[in-house]
This record gives sequence, C-alpha cells and structure tokens, in this order.
Amino acid sequence: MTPLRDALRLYLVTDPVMCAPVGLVETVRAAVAGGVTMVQLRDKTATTAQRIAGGRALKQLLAGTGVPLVINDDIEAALASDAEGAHIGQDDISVAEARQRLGPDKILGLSCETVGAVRSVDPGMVDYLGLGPVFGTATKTDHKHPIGFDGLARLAALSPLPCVAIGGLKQNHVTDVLFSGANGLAVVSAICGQADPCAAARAFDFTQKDQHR
Ligand code: TZP
Ligand code: MG
Repeated sequence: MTPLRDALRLYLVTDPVMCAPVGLVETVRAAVAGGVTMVQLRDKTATTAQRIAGGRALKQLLAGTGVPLVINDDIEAALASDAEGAHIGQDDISVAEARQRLGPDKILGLSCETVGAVRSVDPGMVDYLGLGPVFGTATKTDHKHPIGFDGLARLAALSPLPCVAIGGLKQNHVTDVLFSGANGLAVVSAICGQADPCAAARAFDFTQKDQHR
C-alpha cells in the first residue's frame, strides 16, 4: 500500500450522481489510470448494503494498485467491503467510536474546517485530516465559509497529521495547495463530472512542485 502521505496527493472523492454517465467503477478505473492515488466512496443517499456492494466492486478494481479505498461515514460498510478505512466529518459518529469500531490498523480520516477542530484532533486516533472547503462548491453546500489558501496554510501548519485540501479544487490549483502545506488535493467534480476522467486526472500536474522539493 502506498504510504498515506503520498496517497493523499490526488484523492478522488466519488459522487455517484456525477459519476453516473460514465459509471462509478469505470470512472474510478480511468481516474486511477490517470494518476489518482486514493479513492473515497461517498454516497450520502445509499444504504449500508449498497455501500458494501460499491465498496467491494471498487476493492476488486483497486486490488494490486496500492491505491487505498476509504468509505465515507459508514464504518460497517468499510469493514464489510474490506476497505482500507473510513472518513468522517465533525457531525458524524465520534472519532473515538469510529476508531474503536475500525480497530487500530484501518485508516481514519477526519474533516476539519476550523482552527479549533484541528487543535482538538487526537493524532493517536486519526490518520489524516481533510481541510476545507478551500473554495465554495456546488458539490457540498452545507459547509462554513471557504477558507482560501491562507486558511488552508493556517490549518495545515497546525495539523499534527498528513492532510489533504478539499473544496472547489481544480487542475490549476496543485501548486497553491502544495505550497500551502497540504499533502495533496481531494476532488469530486474536477474528475467525477468529466467525460474523460483519465484525462482529467492526468491534467493535475505535480511535476512542477516536485522540482522544488
Ligand atoms: N467536503 C468539503 S467540500 C466537499 C466535500 C466533500 C466537496 C468537494 O467537491 P468539489 O466538486 O471537488 O468541489
Ligand atoms: Mg460525513
């Protein structure tokens, strides 16, 4: 499995409605071929049984790629589909309960929008943070104010864990995100909504930033 810090580089968060024209599994297959390094199954309206079925299909697809699969907000589905972990938000089940149910070895990701949320993270319980939204986005409208790259830099500097930026991020934001101190970009519509998800993923160019390391 790719080390988590590296896996966070280009993190595809799937939206089943946006993926529908191409298909969820085909979107993920193409996106991974284009360079996606981590995948989250995020389906707010599905049942646990549907998430398990989706998770199993994606696990099969990702076998041997080193790309970890995480299930949003459903520990039971994460376990039953043998995903690498789960991702939760501030209003979902508690970190302690998620960690207890996942066991010590699975990946647990946590969304943080504020300085207070990052400060209260227990790095012994959580593996990575999702920071944002960097920009406002039609994909998720129930969030607080966008934090911008300044806010991202503030949260990333405080983060005791690897972190990934999310919210309105597109192919032209790679350099700003990495220079803000996040380990990578998590995206939905920049890849899921696209007719050619492979080309959309490939258009995230990390070579420029790599030259500065
Ligand atoms: N959490 C914060 S913003 C967001 C999530 C799941 C949606 C990001 O979607 P997009 O299409 O990449 O802006
Ligand atoms: Mg959630």
